[in-house]
Amino acid sequence: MGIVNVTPDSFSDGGQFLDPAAAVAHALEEIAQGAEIIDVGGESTRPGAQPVSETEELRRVLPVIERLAGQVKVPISIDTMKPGVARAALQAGASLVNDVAANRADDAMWRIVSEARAGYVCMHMQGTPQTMQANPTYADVVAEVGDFFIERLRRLNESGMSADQVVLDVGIGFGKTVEHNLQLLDGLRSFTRLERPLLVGVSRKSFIGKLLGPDVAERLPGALACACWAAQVGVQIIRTHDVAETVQAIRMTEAMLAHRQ
Ligand code: 9MG
Repeated sequence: MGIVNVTPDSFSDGGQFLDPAAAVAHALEEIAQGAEIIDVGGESTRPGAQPVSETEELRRVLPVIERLAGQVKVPISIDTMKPGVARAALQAGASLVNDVAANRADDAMWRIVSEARAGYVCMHMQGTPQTMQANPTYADVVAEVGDFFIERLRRLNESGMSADQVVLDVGIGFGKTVEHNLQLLDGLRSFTRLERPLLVGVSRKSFIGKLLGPDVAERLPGALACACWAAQVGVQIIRTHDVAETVQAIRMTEAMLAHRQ
């Protein structure tokens, strides 16, 4: 899954793809490099990011989705927390909703996705992007995220969504300390028991910097190590800014797995 952030303030590429033509060109480049899904977002979810209005988010993402939908075959994902943005994006040609706020109280988002028969990324986050890194607390992060998935799968089903529309994501960095992220990466295989595709996003994230020291532009090796680890334990989708490098690393991992005696 290649990332296209149509935002002025995303943590590693903010402002680069605000112009729809630049965003579309970037998506086409990612597809040429092997991306099999394009994730278009118009609101930053980095820790402490300020929310944007629905009008502004739509102004950023719709021209990009409309242009892409007319010319690419890969699924287009809309990265949004807002039901209204999801609905408009699905009408414009997106077929997947990447919802980092799946711990929501009401089911408006789920009914929209369900009615559109679209895909849905159900991501775990403790808190909101504004509060999530203040003091993340868990007794057992792997068990609690697992319980969250089971409870969400039940509620999604009650909202009319079938299990085969759902992708699960542990939400690395969303209300988690470095230790929580490492425990979740260690526990990834346990979530395969839920029999849904798993997605992991580690690209350029701060826990790599906190653990090993590199600045945001220098975190690709750490992210590739996590991506290969995730692929080896059964994760199907890696969300990344660095498509060519990630595709090569994953293909190499798959080749080695295929030759395992
Ligand atoms: C939008 N976004 C930023 N990081 C992400 C992650 O790890 N997973 C998903 N699904 N979306 C993310």
